[in-house]
Amino acid sequence: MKFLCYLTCLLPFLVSVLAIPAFPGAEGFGAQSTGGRGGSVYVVTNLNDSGAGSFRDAVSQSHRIVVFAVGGLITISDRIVISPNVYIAGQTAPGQGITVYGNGVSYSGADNTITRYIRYRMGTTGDSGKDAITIANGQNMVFDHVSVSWGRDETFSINGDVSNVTISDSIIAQGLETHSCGGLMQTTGGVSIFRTLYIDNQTRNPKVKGVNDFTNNVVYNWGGGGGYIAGDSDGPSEANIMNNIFISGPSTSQHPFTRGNANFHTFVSNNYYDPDQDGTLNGFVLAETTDNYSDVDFQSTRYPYPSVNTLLSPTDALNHVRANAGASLSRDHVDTYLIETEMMSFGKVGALITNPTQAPINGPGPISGGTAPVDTDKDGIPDDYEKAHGTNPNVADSAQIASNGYANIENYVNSLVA
Ligand SMILES: *[C@@H]1O[C@H](CO)[C@@H](O)[C@H](O)[C@H]1NC(C)=O
Ligand SMILES: *[C@@H]1O[C@H](CO)[C@@H](O)[C@H](O)[C@H]1NC(C)=O
Ligand SMILES: *[C@@H]1O[C@H](CO)[C@@H](O)[C@H](O)[C@H]1NC(C)=O
Ligand SMILES: CC(=O)N[C@H]1CO[C@H](CO)[C@@H](O)[C@@H]1O
Repeated sequence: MKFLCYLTCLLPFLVSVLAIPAFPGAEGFGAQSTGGRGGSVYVVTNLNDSGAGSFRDAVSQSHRIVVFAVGGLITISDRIVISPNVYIAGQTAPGQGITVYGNGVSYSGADNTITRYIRYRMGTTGDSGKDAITIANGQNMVFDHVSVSWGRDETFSINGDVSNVTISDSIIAQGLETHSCGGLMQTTGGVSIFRTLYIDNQTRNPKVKGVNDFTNNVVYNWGGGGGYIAGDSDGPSEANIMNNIFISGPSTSQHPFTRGNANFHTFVSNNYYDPDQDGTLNGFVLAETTDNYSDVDFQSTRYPYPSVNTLLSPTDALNHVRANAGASLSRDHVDTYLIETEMMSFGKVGALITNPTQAPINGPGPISGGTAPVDTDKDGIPDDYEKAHGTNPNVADSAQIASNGYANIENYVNSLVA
């Protein structure tokens, strides 16, 4: 009896201290991020640039799980700075979800953040010389199902003292001319990029230096600046590059891999390349030669970095990206255009843009707002879910930690996209 009690009484405690992933299924270097767990819940209730109930206000303090009772376009003037220990659960927004438009977002120092199902679209009104998403320092971050586009400098850029970051099931698109960059991924602290689409960037799709795992991604219509740029300078790199798919588009005039050197140590496997821009998927797996990968230092075994749960073939990765990448719970017209019209043209469609408010993109909106479900206690979990799952719809109990180690609200938000 006594022994039994030890087990049952200790179980909730053990579960909460044992590492649980950021969300069920989280993978890669950033998978242990805890987000806002243990903190409070903030419900975003309007689309204002600032002030009570706004997204900017929500992420201005640490230890918050941020949910949305509104959907639509949040047009920002100044950049938004994300605080540490925050879970941004964009999947809770009704309608077509949330697009943050007009400037970029800084995650520098945003340790322990989880960001899911949100669109960050910078655009020509953003600060000159800045990225759509920038991380200059910090550790433990997951970006999952994030659509990021229209950076004026880089689009999604990690450069500096940054460790343990995952970018999964995301879209990194249309870096604006004249720089037009996917982004730097430069850190020795570990970045995993899984099942993500890089599309319509002149160069840096991405540019990698340091510790990186690049698996099951799609790169479409990179430009003359290059696709995957391997190092390109001093400083050692140790990278896995596995089961990706590279499809040339109208702007592509280069091999998918360029600028490698002897410092770029890499394990490559099963990367598929379709160079002919003929409208059908009829490429081949790149042989492990410096012709194909540039002058890198090939490794015979994979670096033991945290891996994907399921390794897809390159063509399955394409199908997966088509169905899932970006803020895909309800895709906006931009992501739909990029994927269905451009990527699926297999080489025929793709373009350079300097101004995303012009055709064929025509700007970031409209984003339909939808209606949030009834939430009597305003704790972020709708009444129906609370009744079905044994929490109290009349008491704000969403921040409490449940027996599986997640906060009640995390169990709700994660169930929306299970
Ligand atoms: C949001 O912005 C609108 C329009 O400027 C304003 O009327 C409203 O008071 C703002 N809401 C809050 C909570 O500040
Ligand atoms: C990154 O994660 C690994 C594995 O969880 C851990 O050993 C390492 O200390 C982390 N690095 C930093 C800087 O947090
Ligand atoms: C790359 O690898 C393939 C074999 O998979 C080969 O046909 C091709 O000629 C290689 N070199 C270049 C420059 O494409
Ligand atoms: C959207 C955009 O700016 N795309 C750029 C990236 O790719 C092409 C290829 O060179 C560039 O010309 C585009 O400007």
